[in-house]
Amino acid sequence: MTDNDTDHRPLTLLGLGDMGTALARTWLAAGHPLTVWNRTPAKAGALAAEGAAVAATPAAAVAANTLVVLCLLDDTSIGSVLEGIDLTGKDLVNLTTGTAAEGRARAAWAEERGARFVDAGIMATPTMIGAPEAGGYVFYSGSRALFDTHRTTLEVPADARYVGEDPGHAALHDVALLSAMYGLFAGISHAYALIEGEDIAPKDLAPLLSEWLGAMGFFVGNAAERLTSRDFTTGVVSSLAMQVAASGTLLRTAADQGVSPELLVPYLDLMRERLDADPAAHGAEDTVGALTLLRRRTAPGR
Ligand code: FVH
Repeated sequence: MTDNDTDHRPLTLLGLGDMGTALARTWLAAGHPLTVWNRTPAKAGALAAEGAAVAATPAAAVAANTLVVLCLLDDTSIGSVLEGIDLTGKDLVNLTTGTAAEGRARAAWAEERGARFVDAGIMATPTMIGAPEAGGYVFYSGSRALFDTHRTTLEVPADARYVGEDPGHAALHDVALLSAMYGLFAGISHAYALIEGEDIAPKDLAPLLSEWLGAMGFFVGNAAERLTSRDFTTGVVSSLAMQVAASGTLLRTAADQGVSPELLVPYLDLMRERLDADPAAHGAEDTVGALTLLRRRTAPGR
């Protein structure tokens, strides 16, 4: 088996946590010769029995193959694991979750050492790896040449979505989606808190919540269109003025139910701030205009 056998390209994987182990199993099952290394060697035992070659050191693991996949805890662990190792001619694929800034810095770091680099953001849990029906996938960005060379191998654990040459963009896509997810979780948590202690079973609210959130999914595309056109008023059906007025009901209900409004308040405050800045100009907008206030609130470099 050689690097030119694109169906079964050999590769190295550094990091055998829950995710690394799941990834390793898919490559082994697909017939890829796999060299693994993990800080705690015991975690490699089961994979050795399944056919993986276990390297004694990260340097030996890196030396074994051109394609080197990293699945460690964070960017700091990458720095400590690869410190002092010759990376000349290597193709590094970083599946470790990090920020866009870390992805860009790590790409520059790798290039200085003679390696090609692609950063990634895994949109899947370990149980979704090697299970295409689960819908997981991985964002990749950075060296297009590296990605094209290894695409077949990278698609073994999960679908691969390349999002551009900027090595920070995979992480940015990952974090954007995760951030939206937590906003959704916050709203759902608040909704369940409101009915706690009432004669409304969570299991009865659940389908109603799902249905409502599905219907409100239009906001994703609506926001994208308005942020592109900067037109926040044409075709508005629920004005900002109306929504700010109605938000008092949400806050009073939370108080009546003895529920902290802490998960709700930030977005309501943003809407109110947009309205108060110029009620005549912004009252007829929908809530997308409030998003324009967010960027200036972020401290430089955060
Ligand atoms: N698990 C998940 O659901 C998510 C799904 C989305 C992507 N994340 C990210 O994937 C990276 C790895 O996650 P993981 O689930 O494998 O994480 P752990 O099971 O905690 O394993 C961590 C591995 O990193 C090794 N490690 C940690 N610190 C160091 C270090 N200083 N030097 C060398 N290795 C280090 C650790 O080794 P050990 O503890 O077994 O010795 C594990 O191999 C991660 O970025 C997630 O955010 C997962």
